[in-house]
Amino acid sequence: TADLAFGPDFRWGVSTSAYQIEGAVTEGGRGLSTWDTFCAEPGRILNRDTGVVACDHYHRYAEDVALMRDLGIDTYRFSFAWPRIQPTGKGPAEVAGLDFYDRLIDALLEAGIQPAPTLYHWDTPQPLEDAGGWLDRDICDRFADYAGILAARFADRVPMWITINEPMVITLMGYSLGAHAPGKELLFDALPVAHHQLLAHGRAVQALRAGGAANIGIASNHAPTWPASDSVEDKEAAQLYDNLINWLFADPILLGTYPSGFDAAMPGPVSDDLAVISTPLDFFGINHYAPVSVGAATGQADTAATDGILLPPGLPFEPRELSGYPKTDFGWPIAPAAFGEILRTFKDRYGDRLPPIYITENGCSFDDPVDDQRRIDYLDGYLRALKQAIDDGVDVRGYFQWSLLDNFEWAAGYSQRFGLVHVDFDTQVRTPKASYHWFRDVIRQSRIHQSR
Ligand code: GCO
Repeated sequence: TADLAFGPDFRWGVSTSAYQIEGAVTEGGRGLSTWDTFCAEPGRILNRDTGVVACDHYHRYAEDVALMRDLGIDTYRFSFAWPRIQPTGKGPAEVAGLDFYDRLIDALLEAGIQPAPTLYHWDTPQPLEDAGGWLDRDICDRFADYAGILAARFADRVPMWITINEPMVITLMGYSLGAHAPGKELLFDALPVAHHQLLAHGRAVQALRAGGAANIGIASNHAPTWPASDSVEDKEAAQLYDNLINWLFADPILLGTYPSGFDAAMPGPVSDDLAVISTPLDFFGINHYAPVSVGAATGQADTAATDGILLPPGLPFEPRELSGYPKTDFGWPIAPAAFGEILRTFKDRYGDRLPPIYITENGCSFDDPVDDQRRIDYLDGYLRALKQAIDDGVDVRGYFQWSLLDNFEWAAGYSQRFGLVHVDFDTQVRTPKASYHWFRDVIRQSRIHQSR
């Protein structure tokens, strides 16, 4: 692993999110979130799994921090549950909610680990959803208030902040296709959801700074979109899809513009909003898992390419199976070269406008209880691709692996295991996998050896 040396200043971490690990959904004054509601609806989640208990991290955080300390990471990316902080999504903070994150943050600092919280990882307070959720512009004010509460309480101890996790996935999976909470199937009418999240992001950056917080970014997921063939139809379909999943979210933040044609679909005073959306960031967080192959619609989309989601008819594009690549147990293609490609694309597309990058998520689902050589192979390939991109001049400052623990994988419930640490969901026993020990060695070696 010595050739995976990234230098002494490179940051190493793991990522998690509140609903996926915390459990304790009725404790500490927590309000209902859209994910509580969604999980309670029959047919939404595989095996009717829910996050009611998850990894019970709310009670076991000290044990989990000890696992992180032994792993040797310097940064932990987690998320605040908005309904723990503001049970109805507005008004004064719930003291017990703030206290929980106080305990977590203090435990991390004591273990020498820098907390890097995300303000929002999909668990919208249900009353806000009932009032329109991300379709309603009012949520931007609510989110700015929430950011102000967090800054006031934690800016003294939190050295890195992330506003929103994967606004693309909320838009697409939550409001366009309905595979995630809140389960709406609005297709292209979901575009205002993208705009309101982007605006809420910009407002939150400003509110955090006003409250004394510094080092602020977003965690946005990005994947190269590869045309299914060289035909004009497939290339056009892929380009539209690429705009929708990548540049619709990154361009407004980094350039202050939407890809051409999208302004008209957005609500509000769009150009004023873009000025807020493009508030300069201290870093840009990229979540990356796999490339996507897209062609023109044929009515025969491969559901393996869409995590089992049946796309409605009438869309102008269609994800296709990417043949010729090994797959994770989730069916996602393993293609480290695509990781380097998306990073170089960011550098080329944004040039001087691009702040330093952090990899805020990368990882894989393999159901190998402890001897998970396949995860080691995946991470080894992706870290080599990352190293190459850095050597090619992309300014990447850290890598946060998804995830510390096997956890609640949204619509797939507990069927997909992304952890470096195995969790027995009957007993809550945690067992570090081979990849945990391997990752620990990578981190150690990386700090000792100078990067080229
Ligand atoms: C996402 C989320 C994570 C997922 C992970 C694996 O990227 O969808 O940020 O919550 O669990 O990506 O799918």
